[in-house]
Amino acid sequence: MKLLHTADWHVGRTIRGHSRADEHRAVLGEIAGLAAEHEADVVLVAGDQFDTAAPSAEAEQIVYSALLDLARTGAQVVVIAGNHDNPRRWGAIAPLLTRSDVHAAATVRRPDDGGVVTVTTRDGEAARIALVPFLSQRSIVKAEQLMAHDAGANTSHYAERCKLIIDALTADFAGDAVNVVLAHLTVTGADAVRGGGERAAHTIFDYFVPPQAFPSTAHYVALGHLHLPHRIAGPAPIWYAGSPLVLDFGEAERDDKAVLLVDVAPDTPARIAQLPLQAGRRLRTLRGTLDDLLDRRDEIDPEAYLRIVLDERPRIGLARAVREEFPHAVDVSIAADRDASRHPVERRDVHGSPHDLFARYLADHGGTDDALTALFARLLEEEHAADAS
Ligand SMILES: [Mn+2]
Repeated sequence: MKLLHTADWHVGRTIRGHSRADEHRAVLGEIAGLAAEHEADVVLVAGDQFDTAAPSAEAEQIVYSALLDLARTGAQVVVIAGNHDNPRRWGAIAPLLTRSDVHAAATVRRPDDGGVVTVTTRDGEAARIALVPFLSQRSIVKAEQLMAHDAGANTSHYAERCKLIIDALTADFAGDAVNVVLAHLTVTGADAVRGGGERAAHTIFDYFVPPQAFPSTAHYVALGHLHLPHRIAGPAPIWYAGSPLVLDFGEAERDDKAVLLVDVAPDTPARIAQLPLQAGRRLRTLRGTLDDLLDRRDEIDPEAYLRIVLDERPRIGLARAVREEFPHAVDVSIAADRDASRHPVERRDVHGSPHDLFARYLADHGGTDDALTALFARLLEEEHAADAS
């Protein structure tokens, strides 16, 4: 049996205000082409199909067409909600999608109530798939516990509860089928910097589960949430597929965008191949004076989105001149550390709550500021609310 694993499409994501809809159409078409070419029996889509909880009609059109195109290859398609998705919207569309061989799981359910789905392939083989859509820490760590425990205790409480859920969903994993866990969460061992891109600092504070939460009876664990394809060492083959498009400049210099093809049978361990994806623009960060960049123009991918950090004194018209020379420059700024020699940047450890880190940052840059601190707290709260919804 062949499984095709993809995740983190984030359809609707823009880059500094530029639409990426055409790139999403192209790369999702490429994935459907790979599913057809390799005759995938099951396509696993591991969450964050959408970038926001209230996607545009265009984003919905792209995602639902992509799921139908995947199903049209003859594959059974199984999809779960990620933290960026709106579970209620997935719950609403699920009955329609089921009629087209697309099985959508919006929330964690009991095994006998949709929490485990068994699909039969064209050749009559069975795949048993335990579904773990994103579980927010809010749904597990209650306000009372937040007050009573420190962050470490709450993290381990979250991990224990996730393990109990995974145990319940995988209790019937047996040798008569290919057993798969499809989940959207952070698994430790996951390299936060590799996976988190620009938002790595956020990942450090995420709740996570250890790889031991997954049973050795799983033939394959298909994960979504971190954006680069990589394996997590554990009792079973545990993989992140990564996002098909490069989403953030932080991960720009890594182009290993892929889907994973898993060849497996009930009595044969999984063999995993990474199939590279070509569609989608690259992202590049360039640094130097405008003259330096013009000298290097031939080395610069003409299709790539550029973040340009200028190492020269600000002057009127500079940003416009850069954009005229480099039409794909979506982010133009003056290097923040130009006078670094006067204010050497110290590397410090980044442990502590976001509030502590921000207070430390303010202290390093001229003292406290109550209005800024309050604004930071409010933005952080909004961000958490958005992540949780
Ligand atoms: Mn996610």
